[in-house]
Amino acid sequence: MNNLEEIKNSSLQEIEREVFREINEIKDPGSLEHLSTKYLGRKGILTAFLRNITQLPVEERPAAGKSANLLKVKLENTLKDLKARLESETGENNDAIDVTLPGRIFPRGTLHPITRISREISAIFSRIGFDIVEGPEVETDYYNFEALNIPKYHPARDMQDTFYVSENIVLRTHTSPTQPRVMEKVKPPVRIIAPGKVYRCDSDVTHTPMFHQVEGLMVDRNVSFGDLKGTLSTFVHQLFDEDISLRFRPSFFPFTEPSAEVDIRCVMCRGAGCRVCSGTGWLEVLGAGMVHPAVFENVGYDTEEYTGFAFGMGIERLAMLKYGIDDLRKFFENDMRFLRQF
Ligand code: 2U9
Repeated sequence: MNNLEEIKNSSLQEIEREVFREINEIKDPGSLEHLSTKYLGRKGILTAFLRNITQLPVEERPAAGKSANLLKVKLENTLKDLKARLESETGENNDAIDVTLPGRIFPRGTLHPITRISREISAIFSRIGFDIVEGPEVETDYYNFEALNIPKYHPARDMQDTFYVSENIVLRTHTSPTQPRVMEKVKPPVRIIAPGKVYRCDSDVTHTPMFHQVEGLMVDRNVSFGDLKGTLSTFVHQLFDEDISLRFRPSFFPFTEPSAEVDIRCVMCRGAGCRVCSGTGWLEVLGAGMVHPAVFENVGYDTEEYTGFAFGMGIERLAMLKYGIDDLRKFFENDMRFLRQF
């Protein structure tokens, strides 16, 4: 009775008798699976019988079809019950979830320390009302220099510092050109920071040709140097620590007047003097000042009505101080042992 050709030709009663005889001999889920395929699979005996009904005389087809389908349902139900019984007896259950198995651990990436601190800096300024804006890295000479009161022949334009793409196109040397672009479009009040990549033709142990900056700008009526001090204090206290003091020293930038360099108390030694602060107890971390009237004139802001402050900082330097990284080159090597720590 195992020959398929014979079975095809045999009657439904014979198939039924044979299948239930075989079922009685089944003792494990594996042979049950085998029997199920033998009778109900795509090339199974009962499947073939059902397909062959079209070969019968027309008047016999309805009765044969009905009986065959009844047998199919009966067989399916019997096999289902038997499967459940065998699985509970043998403790085998291929479909069940073993909730005691340990979960699969998916490898998790980490943020690059520059990304991480950039997001934190943006979050701090967002909370005090600044918008985050981004500008192009390939910039015109006008926005990178001219609009910011850096005239032709100014030392900052030196070929050694600036990557020139063509006579009037440069890789931006700072993120400040984003700000006159914004001021040309919107009227005060303006409160923005511009984070991003900047490029300078400079490469040694403490300089990389690409690094990151955040520069900020606030313009409104009655904006004072006091507002600048308050804003930068809030920022430093939130990024580092509530009790870090700040020190403003007079300086010069073409785009601000007056200008200042801003030091913070050394976050490593708290002022006692260490290798990081070269024994001074202070770290220079920011440049800042009141926006030069010439910059306002370039964007059409009324210098009688509005004043503003601006500031800038190098992100790598802040990240080194915050995370205790002692070598600038670590940011650019992409060594997984270093990056995994963030
Ligand atoms: C406008 C007007 C003025 C942005 C400023 C600095 C001072 C500054 C440096 C700090 C370290 C960049 O990474 S660094 O080398 N930046 O000292 N930046 S004031 O002044 C602006 C910006 C936009 C319209």
